[in-house]
Amino acid sequence: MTRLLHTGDTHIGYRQYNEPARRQDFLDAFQQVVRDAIDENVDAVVHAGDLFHDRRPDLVDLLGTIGVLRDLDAADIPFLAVVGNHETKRDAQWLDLFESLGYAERLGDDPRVVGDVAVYGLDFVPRSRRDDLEYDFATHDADHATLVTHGLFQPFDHGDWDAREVLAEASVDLDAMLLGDNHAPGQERLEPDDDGVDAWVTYCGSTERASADEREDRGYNLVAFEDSGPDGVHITRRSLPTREFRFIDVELQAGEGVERVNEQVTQYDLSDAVAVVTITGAGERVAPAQVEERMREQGALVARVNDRREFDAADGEVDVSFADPDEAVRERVRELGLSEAARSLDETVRASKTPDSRVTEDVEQRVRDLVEDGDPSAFQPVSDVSETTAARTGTAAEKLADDDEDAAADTDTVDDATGDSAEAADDDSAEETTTAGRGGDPEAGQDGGQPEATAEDSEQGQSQGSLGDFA
Ligand SMILES: [Mn+2]
Repeated sequence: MTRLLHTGDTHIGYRQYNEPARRQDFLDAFQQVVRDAIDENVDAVVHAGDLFHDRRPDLVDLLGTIGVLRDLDAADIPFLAVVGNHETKRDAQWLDLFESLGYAERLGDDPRVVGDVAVYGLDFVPRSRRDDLEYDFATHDADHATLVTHGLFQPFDHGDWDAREVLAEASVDLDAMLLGDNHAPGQERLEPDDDGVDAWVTYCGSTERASADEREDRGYNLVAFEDSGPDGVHITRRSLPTREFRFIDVELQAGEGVERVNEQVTQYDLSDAVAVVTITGAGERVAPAQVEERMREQGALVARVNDRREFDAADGEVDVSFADPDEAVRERVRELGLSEAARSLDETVRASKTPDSRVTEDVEQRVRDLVEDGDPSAFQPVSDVSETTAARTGTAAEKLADDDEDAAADTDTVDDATGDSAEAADDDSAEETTTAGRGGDPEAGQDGGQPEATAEDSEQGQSQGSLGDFA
């Protein structure tokens, strides 16, 4: 029998809620997984991608990761991994560095045989490249074969890539696909169809909550390969002790307000917890700060208030008819003669309902959409500005347009570099309120959010580089 510990979506380096303690939590979870692997004396740890939250982990994250991998290595347990969408770099990967140090092995088309199992790997593949894949795996003579890969696969929720198709096209018979990317754990047996596919597909889930939507326990899979074929594969889920998240859902009745919410909050010991209050129902408008204060009094490490109710825009609006600073800014922005693209970004950063916690993510998404659309006119400064204004600001606006046209010409590389499968699954659209200022890490969606920045590939334009100021 061969036993693999299947983990992934570790997201080391994610400073969630802009809280340093959270950053440490993600590394601690990885440490715990490795400790369990050593205690269980598994035959290998397979990692299904997103070891890092972004492609530029800090030195402290790298050192921490190497320390953990060194422990595993000392126990003589191999660490076999693929590259996820969050951490993909253009050329060499972090994983290659760990491999060169002897602490990891990067999986690929050639089998890495562990006991009775031939293990193959496929790094995250951007959508645009999937049709060209050959799935040409070198043969093996082990009892079992498994593929480790990263992406959102059907038959699981949010799947944009069919696991059955991969299994059918693969040049070797696979008994299991060990997956990463979807942070929700799951397992399914794909029964034989006329394509002959018969295999397990399973997500191990993330090891720390990369988003408040990840309410269930975090964990990993232990996969035992016994008798040959998928019937001999046994997947067991183990949970991990992680940072406590307290979800306090309050449904307000008409006439109720902040007092009712705080009364609920007071009933919880929130010591060192990430506390998330979600308000639904009717009742009065609640100022998040008033609730967050109470949450901190109860000991919360992080206090978040989501108000899922909708209020009439006119309700409570203050009409200021003179010296309105917002209007002054709006007027000045109009004078700048910014392109449609620039105004759309300005809207996201400054004016829109986008919560602070999502600004970085949304701006990145908008830039990506604009570049994908490849419509240069979106980057043209508007024509209906006065001559003087245009003359004064034309240079900056044109510069933006030029830079982004360069980026548009390079769409494929942008796709490579940022290739992200998270959009489809990013259902964390609820409005969140936080006292943290702009510049915080974006709250992650299902997949822990978008890769942090595209600015690394600096030749893609200074406009992206300057957006990094918001990151
Ligand atoms: Mn992930």
